[in-house]
Amino acid sequence: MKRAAMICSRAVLAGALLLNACARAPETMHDCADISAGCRVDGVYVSSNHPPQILKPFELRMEIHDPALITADQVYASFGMEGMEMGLNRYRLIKKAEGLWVAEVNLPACVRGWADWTMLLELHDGMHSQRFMIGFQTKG
Ligand SMILES: [Cu+2]
Repeated sequence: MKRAAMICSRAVLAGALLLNACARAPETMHDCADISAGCRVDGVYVSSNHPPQILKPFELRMEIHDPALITADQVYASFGMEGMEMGLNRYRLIKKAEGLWVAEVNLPACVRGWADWTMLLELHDGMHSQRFMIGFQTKG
């Protein structure tokens, strides 16, 4: 995480175009077939306490497995859909233990009845941040 930030600051010096590329580096989409069973995404492990359904709160858990990420001091999860504006759904996760962050999430109904969600997970550590994009589905 820190090394990536250093590369970014060098890119900032190299020019505004690179700065833009650096700030908006696209995240790889990681598909999570069953988030209630848990999914490992790079250095973190995400799970829900039951299969997510719209309008039914579930607990989102994130465990940090990568020691380089353990110093995260703020964690957020945002939920949306590809190609559809779903409103702002950004949750701040609460640190429950070293490397364990949770939030209670309540997803809104989708006007088209779609079930494919994207979760953007952001780990912040001072000036550095790491983002993960995770695809999952709601049931029912
Ligand atoms: Cu939708």
